[in-house]
Amino acid sequence: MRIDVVTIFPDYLAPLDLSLIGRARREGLLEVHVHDLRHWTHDRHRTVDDTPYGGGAGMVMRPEPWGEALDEVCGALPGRTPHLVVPGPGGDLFTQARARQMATEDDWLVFVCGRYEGIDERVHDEFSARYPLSVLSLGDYVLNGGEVAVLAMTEAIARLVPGVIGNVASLVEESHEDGLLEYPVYTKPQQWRGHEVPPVLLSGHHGQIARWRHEQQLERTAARRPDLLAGRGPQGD
Ligand code: 6GU
Repeated sequence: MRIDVVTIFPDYLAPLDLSLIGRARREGLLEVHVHDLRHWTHDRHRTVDDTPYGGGAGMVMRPEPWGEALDEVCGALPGRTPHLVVPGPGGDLFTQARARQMATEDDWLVFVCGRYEGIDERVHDEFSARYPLSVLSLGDYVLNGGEVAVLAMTEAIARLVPGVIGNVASLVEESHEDGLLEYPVYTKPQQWRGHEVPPVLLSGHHGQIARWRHEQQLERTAARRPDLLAGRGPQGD
């Protein structure tokens, strides 16, 4: 998978060199290119923003640098079509299902990181007419720009790309993969500061252990995220 990120803060994306994503890049499973939007400005101050038409607080990102940047970045691989992703609090919710869909169906993502009050709407109009384009939100809170969201989305998507995670089984039992939160996990020692490991986990009864874990998943989900259980039967299935 190829990922391009256009931003005015390329340094914000430095963590993509680390850990699992960094290794996937070194192994050639993932190709990441981070671009500075100011590269496509032409004035001495490398201006990317201006005041909003109609008035109001804050600044809006000007369309011209974005137009030139996306022409060049999206045209870099003739014969291939990128999926443009604009992170923003006004987008569709980015979910595990969405991450899996993108990891499976997309082989090229171009992230468009807005700052300030947002990007001139005509940039969306222009590029959504030329490419598949999604506006995606991490949740109901406001970040200063798309960069942190790109880190989160890239990690969620890339770890689902075949080969990026060694232990495929660990992917199946995670929170959200079956619509439930994860069961609690324990390791040695068997007693710690007076806290015990639940005895069923020491019993060796795989059936009982599986049942207990499923019950824990249902209890946790009911307590923390009842919204996830809506539409399920009384047994949570
Ligand atoms: Cl994707 N971007 C910004 N700027 N704020 C957000 C967000 C994204 N998701 C939640 N808040």
